[in-house]
Order: sequence, then C-alpha cells, then structure tokens
Amino acid sequence: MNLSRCKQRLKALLAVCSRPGRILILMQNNPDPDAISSAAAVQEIARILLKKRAIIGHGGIFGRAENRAMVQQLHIKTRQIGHTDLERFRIICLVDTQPYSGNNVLFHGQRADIVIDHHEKTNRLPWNAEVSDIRPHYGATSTILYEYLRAANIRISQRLATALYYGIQSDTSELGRKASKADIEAFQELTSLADLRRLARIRRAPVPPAYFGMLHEALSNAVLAGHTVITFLAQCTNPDMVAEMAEMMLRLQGVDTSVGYGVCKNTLHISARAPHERGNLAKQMKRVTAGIGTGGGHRSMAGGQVPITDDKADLLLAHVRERILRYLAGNKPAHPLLIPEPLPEKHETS
Ligand SMILES: [Mn+2]
Repeated sequence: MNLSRCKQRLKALLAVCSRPGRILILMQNNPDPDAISSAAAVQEIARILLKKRAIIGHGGIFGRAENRAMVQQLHIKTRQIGHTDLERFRIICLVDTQPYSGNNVLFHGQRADIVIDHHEKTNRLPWNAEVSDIRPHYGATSTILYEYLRAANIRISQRLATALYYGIQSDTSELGRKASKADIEAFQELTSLADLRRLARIRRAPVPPAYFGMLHEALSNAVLAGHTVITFLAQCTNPDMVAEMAEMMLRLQGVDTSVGYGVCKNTLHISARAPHERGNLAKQMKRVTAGIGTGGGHRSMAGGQVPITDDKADLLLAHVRERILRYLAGNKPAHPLLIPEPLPEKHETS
C-alpha cells in the first residue's frame, strides 16, 4: 500500500486508540507468530505515539513450543482472557482475526473498534468496526503492521523486527505461499533488522515427548484420497498440532491439498493447506463447517472449528470426515498412506 494511504489508516487507528480508556489487542484463541507479532506492533505504536500501554490478549493457549519460545525470547507480554473480560476495555483492536470468526473470544454482538487482518472477510455474521483494514491479498498481517510502523516513522527494534520477520516467514511458508510484493519487501527490509540467531533458537524450541506421540498418531492415521492427504488426531492436547500436521504433509509428492483434523477438548479443529492459490480452501472450509461450526481463511490456507459434545462426538466426527472427503478431496476413495510393514523374521546370527 502506498505511504500516503497507509498514513491515513494509521491516523484513523490513532484517533480511536487515543480516546480515554484501556486498549485490548485481541488475537486468535491460539495465536500464531503472525498474530503475536502484529499485536506487538500495535502495542509499540500505542506506546510510542500515544504513550499508552495496551494489553495483548488471547482466549486459548500457546500450543506450539515455538510460539511459547517466541513470546519468552522476544519479551512479548500476553494475557489469557475470557469474553467477560472484554468489558474492562474501552478500545478493542483485533489483529489477524475478525469478529465472530469463531477463533477468538469476541461473542456475537460484542463490538470491535479496530480490525486489522489479512483473511477473507467473514460474512457469516455481519460486523462493523470503526477502523477496518482487511487485506486478503497480503500473506501476513505482520506485513500490514510493518507498513503502519513505516508510516509512523517508528524505529523498529530488533525484537519487534524479529517477531515481524517470523510472522511473515511462518504465514507465507518462507515466502513460498501467498507472498505478495508487499510481503517480500517487508521481509527483505526486516532481514537486516531481525536477530536471526535468536529466531533460529525459537524455531528449534524443545518439544515434549507428547509431540512425537501426536506426530506418530497423525502419520499412522494418514490417508491419501486422490491428490489430498488427510491426517487425523483422535486426541490432541494442542490445537496447533492439527495445523502443523497439515503444513508438514503438504510436502508429500503429488499432493495438492493437505488436511488435518483433530479433537482437542470439546472442539474439533480442521486445517487445510495448498501449495498454490488455484483453488479456494476458505470456501471449501466454509462448506465443511456449514451449520455445525465456523470456518474460513485464505485460498491456500484455511481453518475451521466444530464444537462437539461427548454424546454426539462419533456422529459429528463421521460427518466431518465425510464432508472433508467430499469438499476437499473430490470424493476420491481414501487409502492409508503408510501400510505398516510386517516385522522382518529373526535370523540366527552365526
Ligand atoms: Mn496471519
């Protein structure tokens, strides 16, 4: 976006944030690096230009070890909040998510003042915000915020640069997916500002044994249906794992869609990934979750959530599985990806 338009947007953002009252920067329930860095950037803008301390909040947990390492290493303070806590804030700013999209704590009817996001606009439940900056053609919300920081003439600290760099890197799959010219420009500029050594440590954050257990389960359950690979986690302790599996399996040769789904507590999480923008995963995800949950995203990256109750879990799971096959795998027959090989017979060694 050109500088003068971006300056106008920044002005609108500052006009709302400068009103009296506390500011909440709200991310998705289970924030990813793009959301975390975008929130940190808004916080920095409010701190430097308005001398206000904004709180960064999210409804769920930091599932991935990398994300926990990110907030620790880059000193980004966040707070877990519920939808009743929202009343304590006068100004609510959503980043990397939209009102009523199903992945944040804003309940239907609760108002957001500012929304900055790069997902396709959700129309399931209509919403309005005083400032709404939605750029679906951008690969990362971090890129939008990078442009705000530039328009504000703020010197980007090494920590914030590292966060933004990581946000763009992870949402665009190292610029390999859905990276616009703006993303590439921001990424290049941030390369010289970021602490790449620290980032390498964040990305290699230690994981617990359960991580490998989930990996094992997802791989054992993986099926191939046409050009779609589908992984399933019956019990996952971490909703981000579903997305991670979908991301990882996209590397399988011959595959043009990768889907992961899994049950975490009382929610079925679904993630879909494609290596290109030719299809429209957001649209298909809306079909998969229509009437039973929420779903959306981008053409090459989408997610959905379906609330489940114990008594209907099996029924719903079967229903979702059938819809995934129909809408994301063209109803092609599914075959196990890995067939366990029989153990070799023991030979006497001489
Ligand atoms: Mn994002």
